Amino acid sequence: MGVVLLEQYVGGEWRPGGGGQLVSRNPARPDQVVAEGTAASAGDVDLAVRAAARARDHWSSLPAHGRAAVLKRAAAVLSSNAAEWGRELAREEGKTLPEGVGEVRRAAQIFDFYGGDADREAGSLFSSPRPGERILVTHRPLGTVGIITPFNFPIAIPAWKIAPALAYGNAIVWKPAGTVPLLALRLTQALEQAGLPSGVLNLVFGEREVGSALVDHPGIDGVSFTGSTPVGRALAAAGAARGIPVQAELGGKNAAVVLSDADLDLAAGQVLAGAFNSSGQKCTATSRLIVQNEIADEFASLIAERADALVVGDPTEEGVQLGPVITAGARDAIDAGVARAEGEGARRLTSRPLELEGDLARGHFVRPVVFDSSEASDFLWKQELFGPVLAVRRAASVEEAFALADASEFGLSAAVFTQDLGTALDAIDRIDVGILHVNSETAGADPHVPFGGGKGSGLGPKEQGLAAREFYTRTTTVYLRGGA
Ligand code: UN1
Repeated sequence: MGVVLLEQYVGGEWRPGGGGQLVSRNPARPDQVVAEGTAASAGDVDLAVRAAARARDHWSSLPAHGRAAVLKRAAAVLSSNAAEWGRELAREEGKTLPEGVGEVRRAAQIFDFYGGDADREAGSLFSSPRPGERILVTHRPLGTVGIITPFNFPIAIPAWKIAPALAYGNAIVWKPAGTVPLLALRLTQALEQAGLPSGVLNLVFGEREVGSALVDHPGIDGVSFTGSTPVGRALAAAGAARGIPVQAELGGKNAAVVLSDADLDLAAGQVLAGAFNSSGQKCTATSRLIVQNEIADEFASLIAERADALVVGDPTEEGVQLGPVITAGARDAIDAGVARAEGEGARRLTSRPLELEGDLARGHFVRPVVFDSSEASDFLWKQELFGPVLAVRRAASVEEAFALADASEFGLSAAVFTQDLGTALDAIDRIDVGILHVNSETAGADPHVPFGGGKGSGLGPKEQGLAAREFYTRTTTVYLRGGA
């Protein structure tokens, strides 16, 4: 496979960036370069913001039907390229081929959804306490939004920020994670092919300093970010200082609660998927497992056994269930977390070592690890490791299980496995999370419903569904009387 040339997309033109070298590598075989080019300079960011400012009035003044047509065409381009771009995604990010292809299809569905939403209800009409008056609440675009996206969903997360931003009439400057520029290029090409006018979406590559240049630029009217909790909080503070809204979707330490009446086979499959798909690199991944005493030993052994059976290898090969993590640094941090957990009393229930040969031996692989952490320090229970590491604790009762799940600095998602409807309903009030799954894994997000969490997991309006309109628009409340 050839190396793809990376160029920024500014004002409708593809051009090299003025910053340092940018290279993305296959994390399974790091000797292989996937894409190469140069990152943006601060000057490029400025050009991109100016291009967006020039383009946005035309875009927002188009009838919503016109914007919707572009989004729907982009969905079709994504669908028709899903096989090829999904393979590139697996090669650049490291998730398995079915996950990669599935993610490109998911991006297509998101564009389709917002293509359908763009021309739906755009405001609401209220009665007035005063005779002869009506009150109208209308939505206007936020303006130029800065979008900063992570590596772990290189096309779906950008899609669920970019699609609503465009649908509601905004212009965009987008900085994707430096590790996955190729998929950002592909999404931008899809929008270009779909006929998005020049300057409405601008793509700049780079690392944190490019993100800072973007957020600090006076021409940016709002920022949507997905990434770590410390960075999100710093961005929210920077945004507050400038008086612009920031939507931040952050970390998680999501619990699956398996109660003694659960279907254990179903629960095991869902817990494994939640913990180990994408090698655990999801903010929605399951990293804590709480099991009711009566079934704790049986269920923990089942999970450990099945985790040891998972096939780790080149994610583009058939039958492989876990690919690598994104970088050597990420792998080292996960390995260090595992070693620390063991040093602090966690008992490893899995035992299979990595068995990789040839150039795969240089890949950034981590085998899935399951720990009994009942006797361990809180480190493993509290710290997000962003890798395939699952900590198990026991609970004597349903109340204790829910309380353990709730006792976290994060509040993104949780899963409860039970066959009792009343117990499931109780969980809604007991566990403070933005997303609750009953008898399904903690990960996953549908485009038509809100996504996001509270506590350390998110700041600002939620993403997706109609929640996205709240962030990407401002309202004007209009008191309307006849002139006579
Ligand atoms: C999913 O669970 O399918 O960064 C999506 C993340 C989340 C997206 C999760 N923002 O992992």
